Amino acid sequence: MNKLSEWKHVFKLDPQKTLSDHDLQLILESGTDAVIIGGTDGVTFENVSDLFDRVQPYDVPCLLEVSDIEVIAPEFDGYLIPMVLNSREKKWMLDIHHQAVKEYGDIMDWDQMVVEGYCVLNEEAKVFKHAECYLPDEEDVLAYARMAEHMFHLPVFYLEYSGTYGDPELVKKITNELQHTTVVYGGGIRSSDQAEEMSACADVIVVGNVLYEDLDAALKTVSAAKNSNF
Ligand code: 1GP
Repeated sequence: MNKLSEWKHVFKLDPQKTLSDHDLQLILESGTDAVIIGGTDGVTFENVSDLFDRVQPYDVPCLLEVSDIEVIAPEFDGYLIPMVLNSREKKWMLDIHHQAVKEYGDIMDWDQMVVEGYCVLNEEAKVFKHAECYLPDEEDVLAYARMAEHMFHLPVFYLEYSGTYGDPELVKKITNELQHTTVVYGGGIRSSDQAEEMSACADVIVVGNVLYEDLDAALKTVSAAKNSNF
């Protein structure tokens, strides 16, 4: 399962946050290519399943970004598995995954999994602290990107600026470098101008927080991403 390479725009829904049925309908009928359900904390089996049940009736692919092996609900269209490349601790890249495969390897559906090489670039993001990251410089990021493609053959390299708008030049440089690995950008997109700019730099953009702060602005990012000339 990797349609990600064909997508331009994805909304990320936080299961801990509230959305009315009406707002959810607008999101799911916005023309976005997919939704990801995921968050760094407060993610429970109940809130993930509840949100999935509300998304499922719509004709939009729904992926779960797995942040806790205990919170894997069935029936998603795919499962995103982050490997945090710029973590200082091996467990965020390897050990948690190893434990999960040891426990559930017999029943895992490998075709449903998309492993993401994660590179977290905002020191203020919850995930930065949670996954014990260090802040890589440009050369480091380029090296991680090359490792993701050429050493690990990962389908996705995720430039994660969650909560702040990133550096379009860096994103573009990374995307130009990678031929097979899909570059996903997420972080701080709050307007159609930003969506258009980052869509011209990355393969796929992910829009999260603004959904809960300014839904109209969030919805406008869809056409901006689709119309950008990458
Ligand atoms: C978060 O990359 C996504 O994982 C999107 O970031 O919430 O800042 O839009 P924002």
